[in-house]
Amino acid sequence: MAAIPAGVIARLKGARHVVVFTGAGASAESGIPTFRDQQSGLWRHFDVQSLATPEAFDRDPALVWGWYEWRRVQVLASEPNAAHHAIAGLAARVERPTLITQNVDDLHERAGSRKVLHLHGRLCAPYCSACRSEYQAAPQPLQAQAGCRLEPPRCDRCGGRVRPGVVWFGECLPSGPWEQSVEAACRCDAFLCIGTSSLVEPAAGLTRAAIAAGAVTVQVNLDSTCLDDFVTLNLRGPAATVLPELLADVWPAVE
Ligand code: BJW
Ligand code: ZN
Repeated sequence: MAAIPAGVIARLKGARHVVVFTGAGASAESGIPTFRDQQSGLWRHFDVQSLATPEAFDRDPALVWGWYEWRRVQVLASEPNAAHHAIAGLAARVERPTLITQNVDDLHERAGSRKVLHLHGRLCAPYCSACRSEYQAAPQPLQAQAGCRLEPPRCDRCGGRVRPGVVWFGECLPSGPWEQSVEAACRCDAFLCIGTSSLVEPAAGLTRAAIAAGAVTVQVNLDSTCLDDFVTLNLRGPAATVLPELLADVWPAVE
């Protein structure tokens, strides 16, 4: 990792409220594909309009449900990586940490993070598309493969179709997590933006809000993003290597 300027280290050390904001790049080294990476991104291989919109689910629920079951199976077979563990470890070392994720996996929770603000929902929390009640039934057998069609289950209460518990394009973000995230971004002293292209709104606006509020902002990414010129520091490299080093340098573990 490139040397971090002493002034940035000092500002991070002095921060009372630290926000960590993660995107697909944080889970990439756990084997979960990102969305927009040139080679392996999901949107390079699958059509977003046919899979990640409410209209797609109305048109072809079995195609959409099958695809999300395949994604859920991938997550179940994966493990948190060093970035997830380093973030979970931060909770004991900074005064007021907030963890916000765009990811629909549960790898932060499995690494030990307790309160995670999920802006784009969770694969493991399907709900009824008609009455919106949570779907409580036992998970289906793990049989999904890429491109397979699976009929979604029916709601126990109203018989409506159960849908994946994620936020599709054109849908509002869950109000509680969103409002808490805006509040945190606007009031934090330090904001770490990890493995996101920052192309999807309104989530990407959180980093801009933190910059506008005067927080020290650090971006960890393999590649350049539209925010490179605006953050305080860019750390180029894989999150599972760069983030543990950064956090250990700034907030060493207490023996
Ligand atoms: C690594 C790495 C490693 C790789 N280490 N780094 C304002 C302007 C323009 C458009 C809009 C706007 N407001 C709303 C919109 C529309 C739309 C939008 O943003 N469109 C843009 C794409 C143009 N937004 C919405 O529709 C949102 N809803 C909304 O705004 O409601 C109000 C409204 C409704 C109607 C009209 C107007 C307003 C909802 C957005 C929902 C996003 N959903 C998805 C799918 C979730 C379900 C699923 O998983 O299938 O969420 S899309 C997808 O993108 C997913 C992600 O959470 C999200 C962000 O992606 P992320 O995490 O940044 O991943 P990538 O792949 O883009 O980037 C990975 C990064 O990691 C890269 O930079 C790599 O370099 C890096 N990386 N490996 C470190 N090892
Ligand atoms: Zn229902």
